[in-house]
Amino acid sequence: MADPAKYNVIFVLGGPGAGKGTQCAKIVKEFDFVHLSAGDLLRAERRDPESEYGEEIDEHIKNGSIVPVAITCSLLERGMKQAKEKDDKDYFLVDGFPRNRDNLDGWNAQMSERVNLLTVLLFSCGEDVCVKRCIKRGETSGRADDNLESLKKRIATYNESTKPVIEHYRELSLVSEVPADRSPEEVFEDVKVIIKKIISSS
Ligand code: UP5
Ligand code: MG
Repeated sequence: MADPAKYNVIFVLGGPGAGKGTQCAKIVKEFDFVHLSAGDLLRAERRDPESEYGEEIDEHIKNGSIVPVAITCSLLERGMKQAKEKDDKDYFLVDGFPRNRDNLDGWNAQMSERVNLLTVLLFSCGEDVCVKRCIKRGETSGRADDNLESLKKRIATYNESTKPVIEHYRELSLVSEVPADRSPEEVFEDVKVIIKKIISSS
């Protein structure tokens, strides 16, 4: 049985443009999960003129490098706390986090006792497909990192820093991998099976 005092979390990982956000939106429509995209929270924080972290976040996003965990973790924790207090939500999709060892260690230190990690949902997708999707989105997204130069850095960071985090969770048998270079609907068919299984055993 799920511990009612804990946040139930699915980490959602995969390369830039693998479809993390797209699939999270579909999950939220069909299941009682709250979607917290670390990237979206950081972009919102960067836009906040009151934030002391705006410039630091901006630099990291353009360079495809990773924001220090204390910043990201506090935004995620705030999001979970608000959803729990306001709407009594217990199930969270934490999208695009943890991305490196620093993220993993910081999260474990700050959150692990209050979190029940259900699985790491991994969207695997070829680099060429990922790049094409992000470049196409860049025509309209206004995202500072949807350009070829930033994308090369984002992919290098994913390969060097995020893949070891995925391997860590694989060793713990916590990874649910879904091939993501198919249509969003086909990908979601597999996602549904995984989420249903997780909910029924949590
Ligand atoms: N699309 C999606 N699925 C498709 C499919 N199956 N077929 C065809 N097209 C598909 O999708 C990307 C695009 O592809 C969209 O146009 C979509 O319609 C289409 P999306 O669902 O947005 O993919 P996603 O995996 O979410 O891609 P995103 O670009 O958001 O991934 P990133 O991991 O690169 O970006 P994120 O926002 O998570 O992070 C950005 C930056 O923030 C990082 O580089 C880093 O600098 C910083 N960051 C941190 O420092 N710490 C964190 O914890 C998180 C972020
Ligand atoms: Mg995203």
